[in-house]
Amino acid sequence: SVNPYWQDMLMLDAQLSDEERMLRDSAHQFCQETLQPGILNANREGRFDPEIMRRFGDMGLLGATINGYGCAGVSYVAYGLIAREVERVDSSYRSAMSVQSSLVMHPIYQFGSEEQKQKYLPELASGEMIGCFGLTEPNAGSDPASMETRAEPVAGGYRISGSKMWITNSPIADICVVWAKNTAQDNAICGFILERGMQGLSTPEISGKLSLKASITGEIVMDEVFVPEQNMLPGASGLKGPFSCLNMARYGIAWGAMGAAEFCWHAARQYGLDRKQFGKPLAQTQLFQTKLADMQTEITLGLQAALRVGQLIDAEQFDPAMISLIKRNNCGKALEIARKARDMHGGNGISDEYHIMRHMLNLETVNTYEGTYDIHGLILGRAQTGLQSFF
Ligand code: TGC
Ligand code: FAD
Repeated sequence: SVNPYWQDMLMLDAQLSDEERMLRDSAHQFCQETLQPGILNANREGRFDPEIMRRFGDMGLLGATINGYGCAGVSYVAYGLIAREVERVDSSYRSAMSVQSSLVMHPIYQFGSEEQKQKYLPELASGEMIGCFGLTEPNAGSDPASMETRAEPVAGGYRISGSKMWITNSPIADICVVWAKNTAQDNAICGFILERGMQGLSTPEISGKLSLKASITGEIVMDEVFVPEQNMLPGASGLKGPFSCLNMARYGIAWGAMGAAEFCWHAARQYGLDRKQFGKPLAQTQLFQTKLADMQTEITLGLQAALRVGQLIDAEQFDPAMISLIKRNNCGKALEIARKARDMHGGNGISDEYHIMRHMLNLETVNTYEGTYDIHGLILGRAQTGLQSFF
């Protein structure tokens, strides 16, 4: 007989509050009923429907950890549980949600003026307004300190020039949170809110992606864009501004990647139970079973680690290195699990109707963005030796 704990061997469910369980269940239902049915075609066609942001907004899933301004004010554990449910469908949708929540709403909430919070947060929370986050540049990816975008002071504000690359949602964004070196502050990195329609601002789409196809990605090109003083984030100066947003997004990704991995694990298990070769189910072979055991083990441990870090964030006791540990481990393990599940599906594994290869291709991006697997390894190396090896 099947062990009743096979899906949740360390009883994660029992470690959640009633409210967290309820939120998890309603996010699961929403994702399965609203997002799952359309993902196959959205991925085939390389299409992101902005209406999805409004649906997220209706469900209270945008900026969910923020108190006030139309946001739900839930725990970081709950935010992680939501990311897991969204990414169980597709990493593209979790990406859209985490950029809006952690990389656009969080910096406005954390570093913005009261006027900025009032002006932007309620519409971002409802999904009527879409935001994006511009840190990466063509010549500055893992090393954002080398960014070339400059903000020069002029009467009434700043003139910003430069370009940002690989920006989730930029082609459909109403606002862009852009990080630039402020020449008025000794080139300290500062955050600015750019609005669509500002002269000199364009956001061309990047085509030809083989991963995260149901997400829209683009550039942010700024040719002497005038940005009024009141659109600068007053509370952020230095790289710790964008990095503190990344902490929250990376934390959500650590949960989300496990959601995608769980989809692949459950599908591989079911496929092995249903498909017979050599006169017995594939799931009755030793090789198949140890692969399933590896998946179960890594997912159980990865979720437990994400829960622990979420509890430490909620208790305001976390250190960013903890987030590097779970982002690196969970994304790397999820990618291995998806590759293995693809193999276990045989030829069917390459068909998009089985959804596995889509997850596998998505997880290549998830392992790379928000700090690559190796960069998080170097952050952890520095954290335990005190020696930095980046340059
Ligand atoms: P470093 O000297 O380490 O730090 C500079 C200043 O920043 C502070 N800091 C942090 N603060 C808060 N949280 C963190 N995680 C922090 N990490 C560093 C640090 O204390 C220092 O402050 P201060 O006051 O002393 O000046 O800077 P470095 O240039 O040596 O950094 C190296 C490295 C590799 C750690 C860093 O640059 C890095 O993390 N690179 C990865 C870049 C990255 O993650 N980019 C992500 C772009 S956004 C994205 O991918 C969105 S995808 C969205 C989606 O679709 O889901
Ligand atoms: P590079 O930094 O050039 O790295 C290339 C390789 O070199 C990697 O394997 C890396 O690990 C390795 N490497 C780099 N430095 C070292 C070192 N010192 N030692 C050893 N190895 C090293 N960015 C945003 O700002 N906003 C977004 O919304 C956003 N969305 C994205 C969406 C997608 C689909 C993708 C693909 C990317 C997105 N990014 C976004 C960019 C992402 O964060 C970067 O791609 C990532 O940080 C890596 O930078 P890079 O691509 O320039 O690679």
